[in-house]
Amino acid sequence: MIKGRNFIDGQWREAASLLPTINPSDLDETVGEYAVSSVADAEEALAAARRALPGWRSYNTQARADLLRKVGDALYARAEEIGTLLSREEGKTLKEGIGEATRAAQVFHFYAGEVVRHPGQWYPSLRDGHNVIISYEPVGVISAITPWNFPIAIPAWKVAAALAYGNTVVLKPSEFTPGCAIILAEMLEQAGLPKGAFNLVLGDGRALGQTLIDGADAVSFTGATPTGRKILQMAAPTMTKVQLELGGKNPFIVLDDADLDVAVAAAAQGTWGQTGQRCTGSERIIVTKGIHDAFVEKLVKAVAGLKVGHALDADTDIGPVANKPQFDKNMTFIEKAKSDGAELAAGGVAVEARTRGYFLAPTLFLNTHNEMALNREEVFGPVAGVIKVEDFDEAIAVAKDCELALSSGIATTNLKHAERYRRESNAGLVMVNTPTAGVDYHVPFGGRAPSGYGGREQGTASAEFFTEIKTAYINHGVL
Ligand code: TXE
Repeated sequence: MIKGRNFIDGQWREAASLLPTINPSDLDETVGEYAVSSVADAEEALAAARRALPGWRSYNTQARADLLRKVGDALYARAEEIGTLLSREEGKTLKEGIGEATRAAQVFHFYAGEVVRHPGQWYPSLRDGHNVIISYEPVGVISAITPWNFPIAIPAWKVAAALAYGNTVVLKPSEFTPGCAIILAEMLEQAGLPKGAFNLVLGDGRALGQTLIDGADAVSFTGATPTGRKILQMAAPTMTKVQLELGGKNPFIVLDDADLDVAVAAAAQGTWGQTGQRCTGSERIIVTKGIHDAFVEKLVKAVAGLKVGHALDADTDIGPVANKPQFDKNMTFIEKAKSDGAELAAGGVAVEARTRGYFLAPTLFLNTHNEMALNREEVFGPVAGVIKVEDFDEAIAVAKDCELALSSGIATTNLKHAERYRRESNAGLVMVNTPTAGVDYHVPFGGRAPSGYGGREQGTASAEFFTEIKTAYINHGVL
């Protein structure tokens, strides 16, 4: 069992109390016991990050790149171990867990390169004898607050980017899945990061939120949309810079001219992959009437073939729901959809497995419409509704009739339709003939408000949030 301590100012520290995590595939197994941090712990971590800032921002560039690369190497080397821990603590399948750990390794390698690749700019000035130099400086101390659904990838893409651009960090991972963050802290320590440049505080964000905002220069948060709104409000008095990656209610459109197999595979992966617990997962499947019946018949067959079970079993396609609050939330949406008149075509019930866990059959509703709660609020589970529409115009209108705008997808073989959708979609991500979830590490990731706020993550786009621009004039005419 993991004993989770805080990592503050280069030291592992006990906290006054501990909180256990339970394996969602096996409720009889405690995975770890983790520090519940106090406000004083968070303040110490922020103070350590502040002290470490001058040293880290002027740290030798090659040494900083080497350090991040070493962490990436360690993540690759331990991907199976981390993937297994992920499966035990979060409930994703072992394949998904190893995939996520590998992604974290790739992210560190990318940002190792970014340390030396990130450019500034030079402009000729309109003033004789002057140059203008634009440089991108670290913002300062970053609080990174992360959710339970990607316990290693999301901390990796916030921490690696923050450190690469010369910031110091306090990471507060989800209280449901902190195990991987501890491994990440160990790796940063072993790679030789100067003390205080990275700090880990565990526990419930509700108790630490205001401290983590007030004591930092910037807060990068991924989680629920209402929490994001709260953080934005809490940051207003200090004007702490805020980046929010929030929920999605992502539409996947299937047009009459779609390749049926491609459409079904993309819809199934986007909807039920990783137990539907991806902010980019498909939750509304919008299908034009000509292909509707054939598509639905195939999709129902596809979902029937998915095996729900213990995350570590080799034949499991879909692991359990990650925790009890999320399981209960899914069931509430299912009951509401039924009472709203949606037709249950698959799932909708808890599933028995060889162990006691939060197993939910992948669920599909038919004959839904966009006004139902099922189609308006983020479920964040293996649950989706099909909405039948007349034509492409109506499909676009329905897709956009939603407050959230993170990802969106379309299945079509018509280039004109694909291009029109790419242009007209209001989402931050548009996926054509491929699932709504799943973006490479080197390209911008995120949505428009209220799905996202304050600059994109990943790739070179993350520099927008993790750096501050300085415009400098140099009068060399005096020389
Ligand atoms: O999120 P929270 P939860 C959505 C999804 C899910 C719901 C709840 O719909 O059902 O959120 O999940 C910390 N100040 N997503 O409860 O509460 C908290 O400790 C500062 C979407 O996990 O937002 C954790 O570290 N921090 C999503 C983190 O915020 C606070 C991913 C996320 O917790 C805080 C996960 C506060 N006041 C869930 N309150 C996505 N967009 O990918 C909580 N936290």
